[in-house]
Amino acid sequence: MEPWETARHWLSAATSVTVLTGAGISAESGVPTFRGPGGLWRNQRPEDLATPAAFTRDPLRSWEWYNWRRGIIATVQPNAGHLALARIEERSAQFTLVTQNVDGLHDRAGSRNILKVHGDIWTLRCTQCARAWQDLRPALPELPPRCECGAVARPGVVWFGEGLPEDVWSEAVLAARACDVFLLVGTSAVVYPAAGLAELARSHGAKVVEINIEDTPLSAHVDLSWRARASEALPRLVE
Ligand code: BJW
Ligand code: ZN
Repeated sequence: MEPWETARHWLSAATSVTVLTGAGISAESGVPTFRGPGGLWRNQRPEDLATPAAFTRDPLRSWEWYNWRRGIIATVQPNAGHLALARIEERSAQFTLVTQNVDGLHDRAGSRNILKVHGDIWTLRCTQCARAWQDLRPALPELPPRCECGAVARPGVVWFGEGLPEDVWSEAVLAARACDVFLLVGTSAVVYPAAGLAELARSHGAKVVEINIEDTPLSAHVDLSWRARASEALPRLVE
């Protein structure tokens, strides 16, 4: 059987579907991935940008990076992969989309039950008080942005060494445990705890299907590792 036949067969028999997406699903919309050729971090170490310490050391530099990314994301569109996931959700009795992406493209594609485990680039949070708010302007005019209370604001994303939002993460764990099929799409599967959801799902009996253009550390530990672009593979599941 071809990979899409196998995956379709499992999906058609599933009551509960959980998906974990990473930067690879947005790559074809024109959003740079983190790792690999053309990746955001090709010339920089992740620890230099995506940590609380980096932000504290130089909030302006950190914000320039996020502002640049907001500008890119604002001009791109969801692709056929994002749209196919919204279609799979419509057809599934239970469906949870866990995303590591902060770009908001799943929302724009019409997905409903989305768990953003690494936060959202369009949310700002105060570094001093408890305020958090949305700011959808593609690029912020003044950097670093400030809260009403006067303190510097930070992006509402999760950096290395920070815990994931607890309620969101608990729901993701439940969805991984409960599903019959788990799709692992466009993620290098090196960042934990998110990558661990695939192993959790499998240990609870789900069929795990990986869709990626390259091998990952999890490729050898899934039921089906499908070498394909997300924008081509996912639409085949709803044809
Ligand atoms: C395509 C495609 C196409 C391309 N179609 N595919 C040692 C062991 C285990 C864990 C740890 C450890 N030491 C530390 C940790 C924990 C740490 C971690 O995982 N580190 C490892 C890297 C070593 N994790 C954390 O710190 C997390 N928190 C935590 O654990 O809390 C508890 C704790 C508390 C206190 C101390 C320690 C722990 C938090 C992780 C936060 C991650 N944040 C980032 C930045 C978000 C903000 C921002 O956007 O700037 O999240 S890092 C970055 O990586 C981002 C992503 O969501 C995440 C995952 O990346 P992703 O999405 O997989 O992208 P890529 O670029 O890596 O891969 C793209 C893939 O797509 C590739 O495979 C391509 O082949 C593929 N692709 N085109 C299909 N068209
Ligand atoms: Zn404040």
